[in-house]
Amino acid sequence: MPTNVTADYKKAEQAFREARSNRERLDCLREMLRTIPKHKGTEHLQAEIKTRIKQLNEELAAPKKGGRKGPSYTVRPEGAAQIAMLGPPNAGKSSLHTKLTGSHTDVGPYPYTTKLPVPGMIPCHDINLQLVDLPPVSRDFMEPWIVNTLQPADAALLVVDLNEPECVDHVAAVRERLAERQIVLEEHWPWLEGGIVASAPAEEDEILDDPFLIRLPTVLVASKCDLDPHPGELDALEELLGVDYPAIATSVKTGQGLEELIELLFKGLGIVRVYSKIPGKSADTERPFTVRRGDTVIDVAKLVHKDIAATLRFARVWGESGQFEGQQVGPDHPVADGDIVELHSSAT
Ligand SMILES: Nc1nc2c(ncn2[C@@H]2O[C@H](COP(=O)(O)OP(=O)(O)OP(=O)(O)O)[C@@H](O)[C@H]2O)c(=O)[nH]1
Ligand SMILES: [Mg+2]
Repeated sequence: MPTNVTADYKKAEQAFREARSNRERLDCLREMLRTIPKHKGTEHLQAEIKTRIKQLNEELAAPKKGGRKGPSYTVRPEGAAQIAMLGPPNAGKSSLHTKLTGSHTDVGPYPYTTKLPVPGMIPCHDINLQLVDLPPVSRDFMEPWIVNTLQPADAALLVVDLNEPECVDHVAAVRERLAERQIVLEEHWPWLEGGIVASAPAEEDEILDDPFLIRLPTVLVASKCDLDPHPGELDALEELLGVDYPAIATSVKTGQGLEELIELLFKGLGIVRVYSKIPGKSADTERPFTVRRGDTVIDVAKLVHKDIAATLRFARVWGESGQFEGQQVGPDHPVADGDIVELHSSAT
């Protein structure tokens, strides 16, 4: 890991983590390569940055012959959060995707049906969560571009078919293949209470410096439970793997577990819906802005308009976060789910 990195490098690395598009990511990687101290200790990281630049360059390259654009391996985030589907071949990922989002992603009774990322939206209360179907991961094969695709994801579903005799090994393989590429399927969901979460690993300080490390809070989804009469098998799988994910058994045939899964994601992601209100008018109760638990009035203002955020003076809040309806609060006031917020800035 790099020690004594420069402030410029740190800045570029931070920008890379926050980048929303491949173009931005590529610019940040170039800046990281330019500013990284060039010595033995950073050789590995330099090589990794170069590989990522090459991959992104290829993806962003000019349209292929005949004017057709190459396939897109990245999905621009939309909705309140982006959730990636991971799992062994034939586990039922695409079936679940179709059921939850109404997409028509390919479903097949054979492995390796899905070849490209497929986005879709899950309606959840009055917002949407973006679900991205992905090709399978196995001991033998993982699409190399998946690492880039996962960059903007907020969480993952680890889909497993418990009817498959080798499922323990298959899930272990998914976790290992991803971990080799610095993608950690995390048991810890900061916003889930009730003892189903494990604490963050102790070695966090050592690995935090890795700009390519992606930690995805993960739900273990046991698919096709209509075929499996033994709910205890899910616990057995977790025990064998030595993991403790929030886990749900689902079936696209009976609909079991689907509502529960959506609710778990909504809670686990700490999604907070805020309804904006213009002074003197009633609140827009149709289209909430979404932030995360702990976010404040200024975070909401940034979503409304950057000029309003830049000149924000105070806000009035109605809802759980205030002590009384219409309370005047400062930009640092944390908002709560369902709040109505009236922003007052010198721009309004
Ligand atoms: N009985 C039952 N069968 C299911 C269920 N979900 C998926 N299947 C079947 O399982 C097979 C594989 O489903 P897919 O959704 O294509 O699986 P996948 O994980 O996307 O597969 P890859 O794209 O190859 O990784 C298909 O034959 C589905 O009909 C379910 O809930 N119940
Ligand atoms: Mg599929």
